[in-house]
Amino acid sequence: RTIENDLRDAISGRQLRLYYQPITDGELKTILGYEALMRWHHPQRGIILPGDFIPIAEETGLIHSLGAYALYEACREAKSWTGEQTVSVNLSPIQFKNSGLISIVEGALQESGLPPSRLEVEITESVLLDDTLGNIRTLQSLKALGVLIALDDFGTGYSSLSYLRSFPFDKIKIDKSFINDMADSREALAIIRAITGMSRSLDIQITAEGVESAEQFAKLREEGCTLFQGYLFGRPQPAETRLTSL
Ligand code: G
Ligand code: G
Ligand code: MN
Ligand code: NA
Repeated sequence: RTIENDLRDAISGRQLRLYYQPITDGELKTILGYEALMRWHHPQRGIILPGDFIPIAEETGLIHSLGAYALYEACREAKSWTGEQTVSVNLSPIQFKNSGLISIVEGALQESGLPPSRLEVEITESVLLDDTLGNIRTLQSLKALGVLIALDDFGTGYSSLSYLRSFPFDKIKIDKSFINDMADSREALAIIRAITGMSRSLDIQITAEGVESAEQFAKLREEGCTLFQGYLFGRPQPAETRLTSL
């Protein structure tokens, strides 16, 4: 058996589960939302992380059904939460470029009854490199539905701060590598400063990802990050056992 065949079965056999990692504000008052992170509960191999199956899903085209599943499932689960938290779903560049994306997002919202303002999609800057007009249309269609849009892993691609002027992002997520390096690397800190400086004039929220220590948290608040995610606050967990208060 190949892992591709196993993945086909996983989708139909409900072996794919979403884990939820909390996102909080700088005052640690509330959990504002969760990022949905997929895990594969493989019957023989145990839990497989997305880095080991998303690339295969992308190569084989299975990403379309896997991605639709993530959107429907995240909306369905978030609708059952008592709070007003948002749920953030990662979109593969292949999904983002697919002409069916908007109707899938619409379908997930309709079937779940989740208010569009509680769904956020995360895209990486790599999707913005080509086909600029098409990308703007897709982003505008998502905006028109009322969902939030986050630019994920910011700083790792061919980023240019100029993207931020031409696309309607609600949030930028600073890649965790910068948070990790910030204490020892002037360059990492300089990039964090450039991003937060820019965001102040553009009214975009900045999420710091991969926050693991109280020192990092304090420094990132000082630098103007407004949202925080990382093991310091909570790890990705199944919906039933996710962190619900701080
Ligand atoms: O927890 P972590 O190992 O979950 O996630 C690794 C990477 O896999 C992240 O970059 C994340 O964007 C990606 N990922 C996690 N869940 C999904 C998903 O449902 N769809 C897509 N396309 N990517 C995901
Ligand atoms: O989509 P994205 O690449 O942003 O996914 C976030 C990734 O970061 C996931 O793999 C998630 O499990 C991981 N992650 C979340 N918080 C932390 C953290 O505090 N430290 C580290 N090393 N990884 C984290
Ligand atoms: Mn993400
Ligand atoms: Na990220």
